[in-house]
Amino acid sequence: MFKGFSHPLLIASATLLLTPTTTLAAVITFSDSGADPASIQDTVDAFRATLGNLNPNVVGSLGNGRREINWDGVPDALSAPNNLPPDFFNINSPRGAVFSTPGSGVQVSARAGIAPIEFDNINDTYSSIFQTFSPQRLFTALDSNIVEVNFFVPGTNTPAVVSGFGSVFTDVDFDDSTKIEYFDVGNNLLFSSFVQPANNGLSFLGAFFNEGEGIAKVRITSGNAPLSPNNFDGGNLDIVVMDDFLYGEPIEVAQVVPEPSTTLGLFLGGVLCFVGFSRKHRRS
Ligand SMILES: [Ca+2]
Ligand SMILES: [Ca+2]
Ligand SMILES: [Ca+2]
Repeated sequence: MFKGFSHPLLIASATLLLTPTTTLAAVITFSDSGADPASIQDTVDAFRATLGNLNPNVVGSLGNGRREINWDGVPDALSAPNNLPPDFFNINSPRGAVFSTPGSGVQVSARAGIAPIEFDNINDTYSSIFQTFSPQRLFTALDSNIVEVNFFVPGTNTPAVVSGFGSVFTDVDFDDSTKIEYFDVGNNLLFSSFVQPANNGLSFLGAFFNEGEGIAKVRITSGNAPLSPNNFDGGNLDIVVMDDFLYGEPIEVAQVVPEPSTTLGLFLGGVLCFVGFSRKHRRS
């Protein structure tokens, strides 16, 4: 079902965001949840089509299209019960995504027959509440429910921005436990949205910006408590982990929008604001 997808023009009109700098972004959100992969597949595919074609895992920016991480090809030695190097998806497999967390690290779940699946290595009830969108691996922060993703030109230390980012989640129980926050290069919050719940199911949230300087970082809050031998899903506790990440091709910051002076910024902000509302009027 396409129930979670909002019409682009409605969202673009409703969520024009003006920050104190020059950023004016129209954001298109893609949100869905359901009992199984099929129930969110259409919304994930609509987000993919908006980002563009899937690029190979190569060094350098290809300028457009998208990258994806489904975790499933991570080597067993770098999966549970072992931690994932936070720069694995910029160094080992160059896709321009580097992770950080206030917790103790990040981990990708194990394959069946190698080690306990779906983070049963941490708490053996977890495989009964989680499922995969792409089998078999899932992703989590450790000792925290927060993970941040910073974007780089793939395979380099050059900071980059992306046009959109989305993630699949499993076992979101509350409508205010799980969210994605989007930040620009100045670390200003561009947009934030909660993820739709689906007990024991799958959820998807993606946001695409069709104007503005791009997303330099996302902060993902998964549930309201970290994975732990003592944290059982239920009651007031919502344990949530992630599956597929999908995002626009990382593009070097300097090549997107040159940093304007404050005066020029204010001027451009006014012009962009006028353009935005003119378009809105023409559409109505
Ligand atoms: Ca997966
Ligand atoms: Ca649950
Ligand atoms: Ca949960």
